[in-house]
Amino acid sequence: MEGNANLYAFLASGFPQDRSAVAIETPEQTYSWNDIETMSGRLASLLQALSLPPGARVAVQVEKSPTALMLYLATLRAGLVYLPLNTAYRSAEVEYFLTDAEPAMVVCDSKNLEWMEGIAKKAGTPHVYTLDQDGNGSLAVAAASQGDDFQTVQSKPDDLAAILYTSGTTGRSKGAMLSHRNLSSNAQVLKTFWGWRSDDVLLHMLPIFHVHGLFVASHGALLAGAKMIWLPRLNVDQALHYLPQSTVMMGVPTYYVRLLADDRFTRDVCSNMRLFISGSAPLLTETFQAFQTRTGMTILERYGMSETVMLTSNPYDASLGERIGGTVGLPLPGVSVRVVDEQENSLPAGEIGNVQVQGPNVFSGYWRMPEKTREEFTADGWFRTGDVGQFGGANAPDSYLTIVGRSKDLIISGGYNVYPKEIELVIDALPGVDESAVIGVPHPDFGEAVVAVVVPKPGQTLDADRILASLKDSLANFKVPKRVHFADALVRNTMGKVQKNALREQYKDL
Ligand code: MLC
Ligand code: AMP
Repeated sequence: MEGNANLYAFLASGFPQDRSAVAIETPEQTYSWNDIETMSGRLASLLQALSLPPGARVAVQVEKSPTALMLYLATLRAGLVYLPLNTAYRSAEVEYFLTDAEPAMVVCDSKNLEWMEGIAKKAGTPHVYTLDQDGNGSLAVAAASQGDDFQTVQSKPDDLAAILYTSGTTGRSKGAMLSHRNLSSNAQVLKTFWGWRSDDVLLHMLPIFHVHGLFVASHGALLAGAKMIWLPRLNVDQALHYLPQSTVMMGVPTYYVRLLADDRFTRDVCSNMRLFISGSAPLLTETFQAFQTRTGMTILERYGMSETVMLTSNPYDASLGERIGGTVGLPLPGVSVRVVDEQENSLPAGEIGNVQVQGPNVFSGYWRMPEKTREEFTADGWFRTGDVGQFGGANAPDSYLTIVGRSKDLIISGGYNVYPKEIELVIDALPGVDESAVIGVPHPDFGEAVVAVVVPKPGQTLDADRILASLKDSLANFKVPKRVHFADALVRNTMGKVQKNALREQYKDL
């Protein structure tokens, strides 16, 4: 019989022989490897008992908890497709995802059950369960009567494992379809490239509804058979408490900015650490250098996306080179990266162009968007990342990639992506608004902050606080502008396009 390409089976091949060892530690409790198998087994039995069709989506919007991770693993084990949703999404946003993905099952926090049930009904989703941060809810009740000895289903490499929604330039989110092969191949490559060891201890503080926390961090520890210290979110006090017992930490740049802002974060606190990894947004060279000065350690910056998982990484193994601040390092083994001009001719090192990628990690396309999928791939199969870069920038060797900007109109705030169009559409629909432009401006904590420039209709006076209050009702909090400014008109170029560069320049100090 052919081997099983199921991602869970692959991850479990790295679990330690001693299944009684601690796999997950939270401030309240520990979970063994055996617990991972039985808890995910019980939930997988429940999913199987529901007789969901192959390829059915399981949409999950819950707070981070060990049980939430088990639900992810159970979905893989049952051969279904995991669809995580940011807990910050409001009902209007969730409605779009459920209507588009038509999941067979939704799991939500019990405080959201009422509106979630209404949306699920509209989307034709038959099963709605609750899972609270403490592990309680109707999911636990339903799973309690199930057996915990579950035979992980056979999956083929190209079977879908997960759909991750990423916002789009048009304001409409797209579901990136990731297969078991995409995720397993990337986990395998990172295991070697970052030197994962079974005696590692990962300090896991990232959310688990995105690539960074769910795949890069969790898969790394699971496949290595390494323990995770599992915290619900970034909390500097808790980080300072747990770092002395940890060996690996991953974070978006804001995590490093916040650690450095605390004088208690010292070389001593890091003495057990072997690796700090940053990604999801550009790490400022100042942060990279301040970290080196404070701790004597060098952050490893890597680059990836929802559609591709990880693409490039600064070296861990010093024989491959140094970690160079301002660069995102070398293409990972098996990943091809090229920088091209507008005609899609490859550019030599030193020249800036569009970054395109290929590899077993690259997704197969956007959920039910064949047109959009075709647009994002070249005829010869390269994925257009929308990032602008060069090989050999920042005084690095020619083999290192540097990201210098984005061709997509994207703001990354604290590691979360915000597409201006989505916010502009909501602002433009408010009474008294003629038009608006949303831009990202430098922010010391979030890297970039969302700012809106709003043009009132002639004769109308608008109130910034009221605009913000309306936006908070329909948009996740990280998308809500930190400031609203009013203008009489938006500066346009000869093509009639709003000149966002001019606006960014005008409002950069705010
Ligand atoms: C929270 N807020 C944010 C925000 N996060 N605003 C802008 N940007 C963000 N990222 C809001 C809060 O709701 C609150 O608003 C106010 O800002 C202050 O909140 P806070 O208490 O300071 O925020 P906190 O809860 O501490 O969260 C900040 C954070 C978090 C940086 C810890 O955003 C975070 O964990 N980010 C990680 C994102 C991530 O995992 N990205 C990976 C994507 S994968 P109010 O109005 O309530 O006061 C990917 C691919 C790859 O990109 O390469 O990895
Ligand atoms: P997402 O769609 O949330 O997966 O975000 C992916 C985007 O984050 C990429 O296309 C990049 O623009 C950005 N990104 C991720 N890692 C880095 C990094 N190390 N440096 C700069 N940008 C990054």
